[in-house]
Amino acid sequence: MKVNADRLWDMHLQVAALTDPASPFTRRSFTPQYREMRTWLRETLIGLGLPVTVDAAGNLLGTYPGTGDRYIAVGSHTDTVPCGGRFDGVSGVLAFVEAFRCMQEAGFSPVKSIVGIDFLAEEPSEFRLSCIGSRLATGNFTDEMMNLEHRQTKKSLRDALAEWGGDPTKLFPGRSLFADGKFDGFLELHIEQGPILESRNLDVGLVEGICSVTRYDFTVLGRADHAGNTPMNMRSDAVVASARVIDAISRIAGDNLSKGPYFTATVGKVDVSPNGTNIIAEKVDFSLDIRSQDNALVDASLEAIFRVAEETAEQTGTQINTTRISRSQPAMSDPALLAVLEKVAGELDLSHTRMLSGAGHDAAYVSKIMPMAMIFIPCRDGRSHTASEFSSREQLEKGANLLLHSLAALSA
Ligand code: HGY
Ligand code: MN
Ligand code: MN
Repeated sequence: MKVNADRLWDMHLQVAALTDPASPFTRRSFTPQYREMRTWLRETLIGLGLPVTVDAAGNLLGTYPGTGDRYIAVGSHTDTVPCGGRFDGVSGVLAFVEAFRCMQEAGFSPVKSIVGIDFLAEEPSEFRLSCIGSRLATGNFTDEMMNLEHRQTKKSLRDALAEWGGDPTKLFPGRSLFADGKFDGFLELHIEQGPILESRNLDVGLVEGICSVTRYDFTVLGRADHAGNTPMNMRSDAVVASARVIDAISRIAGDNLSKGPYFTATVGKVDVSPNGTNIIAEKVDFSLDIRSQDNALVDASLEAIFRVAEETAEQTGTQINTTRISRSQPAMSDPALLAVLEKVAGELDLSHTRMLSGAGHDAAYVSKIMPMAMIFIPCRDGRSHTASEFSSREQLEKGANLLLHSLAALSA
C-alpha cells in the first residue's frame, strides 16, 4: 500500500479554502469555518462508507472497521491559531483519511478497528482553554472548565459543546469516553513546528515525549494619566511594569538554556488599555506560555517570575495579578509503539530520529488513557502558527506512508 500524494495534497488545498478569507488560513474553533471543516470531514468519511459519530466531548470520529473487538486510534485537530497555517493539526487528520482510502483500495481488513479522530478545539480557544476535545474525552477536566465563558459570545463551554454535537451530561471528570482498556494505541502525525528535521535533512521524527504546557494570564493595573503633564517620577505606568516583567521572563528562560531540560517561555498576547499614544497605560493583560518536560524547573522559574512581578509592582506603583489558566503534565510516548514506528520507518527507508515535542498536542491527553506515539514531518524553516507554514507534498507523503503502514501493523 502507498498513499496517493496528489490526493493527499489536493485535500490540503480543499480544506485550506475553509478558512477566514480576511486572515489567511484562520479556522478558529467554534466558528463558521470550523463548521464547514467538520461538514467536509464528515462527508468525506461517509463518502468512504465509514460510520461517523461525534462523541460527548464534541470530537468527530470515523471508524475503519476491524473483525475483532479491540481498537487502534489515530487523529489530530482541524482548528487553527489566528492567522495559522495549512498543516498544523489538519495534516494529521487528512493523513488518516488518506490511509483509510488506501486500506480500502487494498482491501485491507484489520483485526482491530481503527478510529480516526478530529479532536475538538486543540488550539487555545476563546474559552481560554486548549485541547478541549481530548481533555474532555479522557476525563482530564474540572466542572469549572465547563462553565468557562467564550470571550466574545459569553456562552459557556457547556452550551457551546452541545451546539457542536457534544453532550455535557455524559462527561465526568476522571472518566474516559474510550471503551475501557479496549484501545491498544494512539498515533498522531503532526508537522514538527520547529527546525530540527529540516536542518538535519531527515524525513520523519519519532516523538518520544511531549512537554508540559503551563499557561498564566498577567494583569498589570496602573493609572491612566496625561502623557505630557505627568512627571516621570509620578506615574504608575502599566506598560513600563509589564515590560520589566516580560524582560525578566525572557532572561529567566534564557538562563534555563544551560540547565539541560527543554524549556521555553513565551509572552504571545499583550493587550494595552486604553491603548492611546498620549495616555499612560492604565492596564496591560499579557499571557505566559511555558513548555518543559521538567516540572521542578517550571516551578522554580515561575517562582522567580512571580518574585520579579512583586518587586516590579512595588517599584512602579502598579498592581500585578496572575491567574493560572492551565498546566498539563509532560507525556511520554509508549516504547512499544515507538519501536513499531522505528521498524516501519526502517522498512520504508525513511531517515528518522527520536525527538521531544515542545509543542502541546492532543496526544498528551490521550496518553493518559492509552499508549501513544507521534510522527513529526519537517516544515519549511521550522515555521508554524503563521500563514507561511509549509510542508511539501513529498514530506506529507513520507509521513503519511509511515502512518499508513504503522496503523496496518498495529491493527493486523
Ligand atoms: O500550543 C501548542 O503547543 C499547540 O500548537 N497547540
Ligand atoms: Mn498549533
Ligand atoms: Mn497542532
